Amino acid sequence: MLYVDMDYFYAACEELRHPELRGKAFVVGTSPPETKESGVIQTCTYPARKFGIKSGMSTAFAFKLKPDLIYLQADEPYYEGISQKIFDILRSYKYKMEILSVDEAALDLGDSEYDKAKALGFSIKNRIKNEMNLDASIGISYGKVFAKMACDASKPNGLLLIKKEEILDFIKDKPISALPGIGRKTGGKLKSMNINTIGELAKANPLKLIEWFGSYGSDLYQQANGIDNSRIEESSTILSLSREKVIPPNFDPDALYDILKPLAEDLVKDAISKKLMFKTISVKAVFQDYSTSVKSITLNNYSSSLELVLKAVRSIIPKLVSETRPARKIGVRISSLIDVKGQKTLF
Ligand code: TTP
Ligand code: CA
Repeated sequence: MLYVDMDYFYAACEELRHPELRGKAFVVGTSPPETKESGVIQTCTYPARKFGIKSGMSTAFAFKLKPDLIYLQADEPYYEGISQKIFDILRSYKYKMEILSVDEAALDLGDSEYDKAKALGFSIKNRIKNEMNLDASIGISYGKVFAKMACDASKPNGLLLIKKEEILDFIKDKPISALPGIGRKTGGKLKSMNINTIGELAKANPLKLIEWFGSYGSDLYQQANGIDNSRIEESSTILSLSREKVIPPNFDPDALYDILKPLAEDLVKDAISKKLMFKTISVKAVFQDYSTSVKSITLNNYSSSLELVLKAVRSIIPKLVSETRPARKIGVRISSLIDVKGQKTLF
């Protein structure tokens, strides 16, 4: 498996159209410059990371760490255009491919020899550099999880191949947070049981892990023991589908569901007609100061169910908007899409 993850992606895209920023410490955040301190950092360049700045940090705090920080507001449609061009390059290699985020994808190399896989990795890196002037990091290993971990360890602008027989050594002393998908909740629970490293997780009682985390607990136990059963789920060429609507002034926030429901119905109809299934459902709100907020729910399996979209929308709305923070626009989006052409049922 070969895993590609672009370096400091949104900020790297900004360097393309603002060459004067290249190599500088700058950030990309959610809010317009006038109200930037109310938002959060979406990403920052590696020079900015030297000051302790990170994705997800409040912009106000980032400015405490570096008062003369350069700030840009995110322009997602521009980044998505660049992302499509990168995926076109990856697709041209004709391997089975899964798109995992705006700047990440995995290619299934089958049983390629290590030397061939490495040469392919360098070829991909060079093409992305020559054609897009962007740095990609590449990890090659057995399974998506270990390829992603190799990629993370190679950053920035790296390429790392971990052979099957090297995996256990490679992972054993890493913190559990190095396993993709371990968030604050799972990580916190494991830490409370004194499981801090992947090596410690490998020795935990698998039945306990299953009791705490269900089938995810079993996946974690296997991964910690060097087993990765993840398969490539071939991605659609379409990254996401969305619908949005302007909210009338003084609209009752309790009635936002009534705006989103017909949008969701239209969206799911569109997905079914395009023979697409989705895994991620997001609701986006644009506030009066034009700052935006997006909250998502990722399902365990691909789906085309309107019911699940509406359930996700219902649970996200209260987290996103409140009476004190009225939204001017609201939208719903489905992403992590796969083509189901050739499949008989959509379930
Ligand atoms: P990442 O791949 O997590 O980060 P990155 O590409 O900026 O940096 P690197 O991979 O070199 O560590 O995310 C890809 C893009 O997604 C990122 O450029 C901005 C966006 N993003 C957010 O909007 N919010 C977030 O909390 C994160 C983590 C990323
Ligand atoms: Ca990235």
